[in-house]
Amino acid sequence: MNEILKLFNIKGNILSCEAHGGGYINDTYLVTCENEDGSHIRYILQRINHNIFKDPFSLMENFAMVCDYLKEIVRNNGGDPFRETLTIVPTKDNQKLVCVDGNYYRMLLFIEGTVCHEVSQGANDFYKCAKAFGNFQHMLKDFPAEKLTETIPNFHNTPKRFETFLKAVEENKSGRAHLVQDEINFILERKSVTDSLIDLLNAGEIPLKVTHNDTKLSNILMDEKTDDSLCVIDLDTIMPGLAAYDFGDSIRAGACYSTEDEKDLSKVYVVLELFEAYVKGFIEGCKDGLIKKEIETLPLGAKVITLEQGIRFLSDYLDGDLYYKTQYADHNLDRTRTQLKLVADMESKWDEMNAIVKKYSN
Ligand code: GN1
Ligand code: MG
Repeated sequence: MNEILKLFNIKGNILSCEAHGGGYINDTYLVTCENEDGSHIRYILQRINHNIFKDPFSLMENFAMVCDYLKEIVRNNGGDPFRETLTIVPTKDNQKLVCVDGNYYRMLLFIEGTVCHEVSQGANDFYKCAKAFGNFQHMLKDFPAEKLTETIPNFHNTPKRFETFLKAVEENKSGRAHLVQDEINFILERKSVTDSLIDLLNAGEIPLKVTHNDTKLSNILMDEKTDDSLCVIDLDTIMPGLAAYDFGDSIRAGACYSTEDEKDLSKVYVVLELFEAYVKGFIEGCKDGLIKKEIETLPLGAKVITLEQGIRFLSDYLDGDLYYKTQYADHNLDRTRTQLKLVADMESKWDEMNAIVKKYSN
């Protein structure tokens, strides 16, 4: 690993390089270096999963453009661009990534004094995350979307995800389809849900925006001292998308007190207090940037993206765990079940969820 690290323009002597974080796709390492005066400086090294991100160079172009754009806004607002946005550490020959033995690596500055959470820490904390993700969308409102490469085409194209799922069921590469008939049927019964948001987009009722597309709780760094949301991370899937996607993905991941792979499904349900906190924070963070119809469709965003995530986990389970990193044989199945449980719970709380959104829609 040291050979790779040395290709980057990092300061000091390398002390350690350890696995870091809980991402399912890329490999992430925390690198600690020591300066001559004994002080430490830390970096994040990531191996980009090029089976999934097929064009790492375009991905890094997107990444750099968005970082530069955000830095300018943060600077103009009197903030600290090196704490409130990510910073790419270039290679010694000034590239944004290196390719070694067919693998692609990038380096980022580690932002000191921050923490991130896998599971919700309560309504106030979740409200702060919502404001940060809403504000993130607001900051990118005039970003020239046409300059962005779609790093994963059809990423939140839920009808396409549904088609891929049907194919996975039919091919049954893992031979496990007979074990998950209930889950398969649950999804098949909800085909119309998978079409709902795209239909509204195609009808011109909701606009396409530049969105983050992976707005889970753990993709926000919080200030260790104040617990305020500081920096939105994981910029790999910034692409044109819907406000409802970003809203929905956060609800899926954070409007509950359970992990994504909780086995005890009685612990997996939507906490309306958390949902409300997020609705309030997200709408405030977007600063009048959402039209009435977008706000109205926020609960739908939650349901569609949660169902989509269940579809994606189950498709991967049927394929034999090729996409997501897994720690044990049924990991993707446990993940599927939490998502489908959340969808069912949203259905039973549908009127309440819509009433909450209505309360904040003026
Ligand atoms: C993946 O790698 P990570 O943890 O940032 C996935 C997201 C899913 C998420 C589920 C490129 O994100 O779409 O929502 O897992 N990213 C990709 O936790 O597929
Ligand atoms: Mg991600």
